[in-house]
Amino acid sequence: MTDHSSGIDGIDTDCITLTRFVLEGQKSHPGATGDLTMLLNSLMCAIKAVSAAVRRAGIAQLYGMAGSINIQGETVQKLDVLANQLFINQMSSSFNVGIMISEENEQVIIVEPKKRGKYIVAFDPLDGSSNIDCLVSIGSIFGIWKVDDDRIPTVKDALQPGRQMVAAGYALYGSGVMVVISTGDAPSGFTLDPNIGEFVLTHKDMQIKPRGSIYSINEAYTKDWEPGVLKYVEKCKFPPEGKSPYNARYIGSMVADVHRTLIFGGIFMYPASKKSPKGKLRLLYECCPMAYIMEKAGGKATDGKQRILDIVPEQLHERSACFLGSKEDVDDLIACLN
Ligand code: P6P
Repeated sequence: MTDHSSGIDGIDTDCITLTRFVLEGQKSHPGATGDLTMLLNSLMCAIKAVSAAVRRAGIAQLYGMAGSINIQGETVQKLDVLANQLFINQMSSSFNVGIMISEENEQVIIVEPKKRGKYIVAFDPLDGSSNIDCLVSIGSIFGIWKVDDDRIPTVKDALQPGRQMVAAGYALYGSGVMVVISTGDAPSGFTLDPNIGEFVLTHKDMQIKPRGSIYSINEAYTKDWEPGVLKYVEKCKFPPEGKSPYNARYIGSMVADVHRTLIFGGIFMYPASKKSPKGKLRLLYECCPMAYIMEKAGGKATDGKQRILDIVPEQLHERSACFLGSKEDVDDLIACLN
């Protein structure tokens, strides 16, 4: 019987860290080499460093304009520039990544030959960073694919559909710091314990409710919505006799809106519009990782016409309409679109 007795300050003597969780998962996958475990370890290091920078932003004026000088006389990097550098450096030095796609870089980042590995990582190092100035939760989003042979990875290897991902997840920098990740099974949530500097398992095998009672969309664009979206939102607001309307919640930070949807159920929507004919959210490093998490949690994710994970990307930074969340809520929306 494992002794979980807590020592000083309630420290669990046998806590399940993210590293241990992935390692135990690796041991149960025959043929697993431990490379993904190493990659995820480096990724967690980047995320911890980003969370520290986000926490300090106000004091160190990290959220100032790039190039400004802070009180220590240092050149201030904007938080998302700093976060991007942390992700790139940590992924490169994991010796398991061949190429990276970052929201901050127009071109694919190809790792130098002596450090190159078989994985491809697409990430938004700091999504929603415009919210940092008003202390609204922001996040990092990542999706991981791989190539099975030793050839030099090319841009084409970056353009794989989301269904071929081997892992995906996000970090939420909110009242606490949490990483939600799936390596093929149901996602699990790990909360950063500042006492030990480790992500500790707090939400095992997360599943989203089949139906929620929250819809999440930026209603400022109502006049640009396609008729099916308008019809669905009206149904949320004016339900049949005897039923309650859905609650409206929209934070404007994708990680925060999607995490709330995963925890409470409901639907998150960022439709295409006249202003953004293919939607605003990016396919590879926003829509695909969130769709992967939602589907592994028993939810659904579509662009209105097909599964987001089935979309074959044609460009690194292409956008997609995004509707994801509880299966029955997404099905109701699809019925309205059709
Ligand atoms: P809008 C943040 O800028 C972001 O990329 C996502 O995190 C968020 O879901 C979306 O844009 C918000 O966009 O048009 O509603 O402000």
